[in-house]
Amino acid sequence: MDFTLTEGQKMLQKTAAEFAEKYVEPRAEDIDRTGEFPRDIFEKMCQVGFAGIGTPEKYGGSGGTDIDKVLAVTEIAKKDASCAAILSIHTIFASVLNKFGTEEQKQKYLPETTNGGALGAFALTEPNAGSDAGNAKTTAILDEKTGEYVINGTKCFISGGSQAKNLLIFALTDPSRGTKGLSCILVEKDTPGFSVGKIEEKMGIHCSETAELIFEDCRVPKENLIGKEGQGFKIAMTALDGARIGVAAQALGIAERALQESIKYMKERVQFGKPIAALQGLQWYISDMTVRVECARWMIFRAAWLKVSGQPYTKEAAIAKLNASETATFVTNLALQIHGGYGYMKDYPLERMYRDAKITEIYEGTSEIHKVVISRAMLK
Ligand code: COS
Repeated sequence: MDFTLTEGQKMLQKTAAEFAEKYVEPRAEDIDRTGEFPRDIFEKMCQVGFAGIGTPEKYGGSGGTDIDKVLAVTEIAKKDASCAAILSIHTIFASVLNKFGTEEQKQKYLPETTNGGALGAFALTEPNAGSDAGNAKTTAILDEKTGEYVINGTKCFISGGSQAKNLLIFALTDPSRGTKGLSCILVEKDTPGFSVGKIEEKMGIHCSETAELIFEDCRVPKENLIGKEGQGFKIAMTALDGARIGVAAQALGIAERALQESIKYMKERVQFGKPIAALQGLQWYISDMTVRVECARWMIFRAAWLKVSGQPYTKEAAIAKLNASETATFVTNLALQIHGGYGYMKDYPLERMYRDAKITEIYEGTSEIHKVVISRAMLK
């Protein structure tokens, strides 16, 4: 097995790193403080082609694979995890359309999604359907007379909910069939009957907005059905498998940066007459952090490679996400400890990274859900 990056992948990694340094880092502190959605950065990510990674060029995408997506998301997460989250979550929208959309749907929605600055959202979670995603109660009942789905219900914790132009909604087209009656429907933001409710205040990833979505007799044409009726749960699970690699990449970026910051600080910070890098207790922290980061990196590449090569990867994506997210909290915690009082202050990026890391253990499936997925695969 050879996981050496190709010249093209190295180039993309370098481009993403330069992009993050030029456009993301200077804004990171500010957008964390204000919680403002960084539309300028998102639009630039569309312009340079990051939002189109994984989408064929004929639909306005940049081509490329999930390995490329991992590289871009990781580099951006090094400078700001929220911006990486925005990119990673946005690409789920395109990946669902690429895989399950009709030719007409792809032609209509993919170009604006990949290079036109139209943010996409993925709305699965409901107040009583979080980890138990199959318990969704939002309905989308077909009105045979008008040929429209009438959507009623509430979604919560939806990333980019009020900023998105197009949203993928998971709703019951046949409530009597439970999970097997769940379907995926595309809703455009200006559709009457759709409104945005509460915008959440969060511990971290402040500029990646988290919104409640309300549907009250919201009518969308039946042509907006993605895939088939009743296929929604499988579409959601398939999308989440890919999305989990994206969150893992985000966690890796946070962890790598925290490690780099710690090494730099330990060489500069002098206590007891010498740099604290000379203290063996702290040296061992660096070893522990390095081992975790390297394990996270290779597990992510393995999951992405399996996906790209068309092999099953559900378990490996769960392993990669579980491990990388726990790595991000472990590494940022030690990094903050190494920085001492300075790490706790907002003058350094570590307290933001520490807050941002935690969500990677929660969204796109909690660590506990990944243990369910992994153990089921091992015990079947
Ligand atoms: N890919 C494709 N299909 C899948 C799948 C996957 N990764 N996982 C499950 N399915 C299919 C199953 O094969 C099954 O199909 P059949 O009924 O035809 O056999 C169906 O979906 C139901 O699967 P299962 O019985 O395993 O569903 P559960 O209700 O037990 O849920 C978990 C499984 C817990 C894994 C799922 O609900 C889950 O991932 N929850 C977390 C949700 C989440 O991550 N939310 C984050 C927010 S979304 S942004």
